[in-house]
Amino acid sequence: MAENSSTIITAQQHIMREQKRFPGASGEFSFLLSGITLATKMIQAQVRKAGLTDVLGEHGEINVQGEIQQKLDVISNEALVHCLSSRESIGVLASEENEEPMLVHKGSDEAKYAVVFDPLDGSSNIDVNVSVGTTFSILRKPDDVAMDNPEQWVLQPGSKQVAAGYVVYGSSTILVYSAGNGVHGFTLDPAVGAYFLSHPNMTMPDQGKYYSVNEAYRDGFPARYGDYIDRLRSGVLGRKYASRYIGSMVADFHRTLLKGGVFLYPPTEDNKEGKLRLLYEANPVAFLAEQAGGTAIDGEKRILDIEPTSIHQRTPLIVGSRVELADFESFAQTN
Ligand code: P6P
Repeated sequence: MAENSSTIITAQQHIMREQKRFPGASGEFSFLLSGITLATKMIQAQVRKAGLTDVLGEHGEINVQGEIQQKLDVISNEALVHCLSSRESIGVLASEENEEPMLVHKGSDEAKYAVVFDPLDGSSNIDVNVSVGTTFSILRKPDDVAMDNPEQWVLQPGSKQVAAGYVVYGSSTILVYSAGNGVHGFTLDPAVGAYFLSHPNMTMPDQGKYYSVNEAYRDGFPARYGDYIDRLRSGVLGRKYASRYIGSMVADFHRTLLKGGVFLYPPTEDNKEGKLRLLYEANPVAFLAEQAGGTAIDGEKRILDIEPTSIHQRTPLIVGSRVELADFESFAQTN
């Protein structure tokens, strides 16, 4: 059946509508986001043919996280830096792949936004063809911060994000973002090279049926996390849960956003502060979760209230539906 042309909305059209909510935004916000959509189309083109060209395997260098950089990590980072550096409204970029934030505004007084991103989250899954993703968080430069102090542009609590989102490179490529007015999903039509609105006004179900955690590390969790998982499995919330764990946060969160439930990465023996990074993993998904009616905490408090002290700091993350998170907060935080 021919689609009604009025229902075909591209990401650019949607973003243009959204940006009318930003006082004084003269198209700069939509131009900024077009840098992200362009870069992620370049990334997905590489991800889709990873097995065919010499991008598999390790880049050989070690990144700031002490991880061996995969070639696609490097390519993805370069795509985002290249596409975003040309946006006059952007002053600072901060990436999981770069130890320090980058000044990119070349002195332009138009620059007012910082973009923080993980170019390819879940990269350890690249060579086995499992979904990976890109995460991004957009902040405005605080008025009292100097133009040449890049770190202070980005060391802000997640509640200050003006927009955030991710792209999941799965069976299809889907961009999910929010600019504070609901969560919206767009599916890439690779034949056209455009993202089309496919998931308007996404809301997280009040309760799901999946919990998502790497149970191999359970012995290293604080005891209340294991007890909480046992509660979910016991049926005390009115249903027996199944387990789903992909090992790519973007993919695990995307399922949680669509189906409900809870995704958690608790403190472990090896990562006593949690493994996930606050600025470009936990904050974007926490922003989206709350916009979609869900909750995101670090085990004690709201993720979006955490005052960051360093670019790559890590945090525990428990994110998901209202029912499961309310139970965690009432049960696990009192034990
Ligand atoms: P583990 C991927 O490396 C990542 O940063 C997240 O995308 C993912 O949720 C997590 O690490 C998986 O970690 O320890 O379960 O392999």
